[in-house]
Amino acid sequence: MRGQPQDFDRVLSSMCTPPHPVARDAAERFLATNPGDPGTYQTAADLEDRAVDLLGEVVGLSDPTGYIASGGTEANIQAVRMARNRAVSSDPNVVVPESAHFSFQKAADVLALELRIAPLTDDYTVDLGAVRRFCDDDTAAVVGVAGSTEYGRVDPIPELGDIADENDALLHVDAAWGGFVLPFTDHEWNFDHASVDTMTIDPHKMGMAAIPAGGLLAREPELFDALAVDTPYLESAKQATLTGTRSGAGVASAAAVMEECWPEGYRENYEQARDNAAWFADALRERDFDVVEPDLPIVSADVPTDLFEELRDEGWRVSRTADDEMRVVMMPHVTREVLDAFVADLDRLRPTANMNT
Ligand code: 0PR
Repeated sequence: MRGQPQDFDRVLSSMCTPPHPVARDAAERFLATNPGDPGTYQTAADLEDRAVDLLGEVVGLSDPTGYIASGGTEANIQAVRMARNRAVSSDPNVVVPESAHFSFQKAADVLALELRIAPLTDDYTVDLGAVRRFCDDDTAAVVGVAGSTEYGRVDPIPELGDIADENDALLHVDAAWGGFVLPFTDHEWNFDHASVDTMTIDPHKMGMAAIPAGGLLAREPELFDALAVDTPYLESAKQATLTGTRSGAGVASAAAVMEECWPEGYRENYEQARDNAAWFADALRERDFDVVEPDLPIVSADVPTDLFEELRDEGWRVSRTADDEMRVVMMPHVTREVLDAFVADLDRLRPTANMNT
């Protein structure tokens, strides 16, 4: 086979990062295992229990129920499916913020649900008044994002929980990316802070596990019962996951890296990312770009299209928001050295007329 994976030294837009060494090692050892068949692959299934327990610690949920999914998309689809299966309405809807990841559109499509998209306020979090107006007797779930894909913002989760409760709907929190940084902030986002029913939190993003390792957790095991189908020819009688055969590599790597890094390793990652986000936002501001003030460590700024394209031509993997800003995600591999090199290229490429530093 020819072909090498890309290096990470110019990857600024991804929510993935090189797996931690213990995650890589565990993934290799468990490549040929399938936690979807716990009767045969008992150790992989035990590691999944361990991973779910550790995820519970991260999100303030003692005695968690959940599993390691293929990613945030599957976890979000499954959470919406739980809500639909428990809804009494024949025409259920789900209320999501405009900042919700596009996986919710897939969920609505697959599950034939109406998606009601609530606008954001000026600080890029969901407008609670709109959520309240959009909810009705047919609302099966309210979704809050804790660490939005474009701006790293955190919706007011406790208030969304109250609205969901008032409407007898579930509250699902999408912390796919934010889940491994939020424990080190003052945000109220987890099962302990609010009446959260289900949560997506992905070890293969900030958790430094190998892909595929998404996470879905529920406060009540009954929510998973609503997904379970009979599996007559397997040793286990029921299966609540969306996929059948699953990656033992993802599961083992998630368990291994969380054992190694929770909480101190993740705290160090967060602190590096926070400091780098602040430094990078300042560097861009000094060069007269409009910067969206970072909350969680994602920096977006209005870098003109031609300059953006030139940076991409230099090999920088940067991406754009829906509003056309350039977006940089401060993953663990995005070190100060990487950002220094990026800013040096930015200075070399940007029109001299703009220079004021
Ligand atoms: N929820 C949130 C808040 C997300 O940001 C994402 C992915 C998902 C759910 C879906 O997760 P999976 O992709 O694991 O199914 N957000 C990134 C995005 O769409 C995904 C990504 C990751 C994109 C790495 C590029 C990349 O290199 O931007």
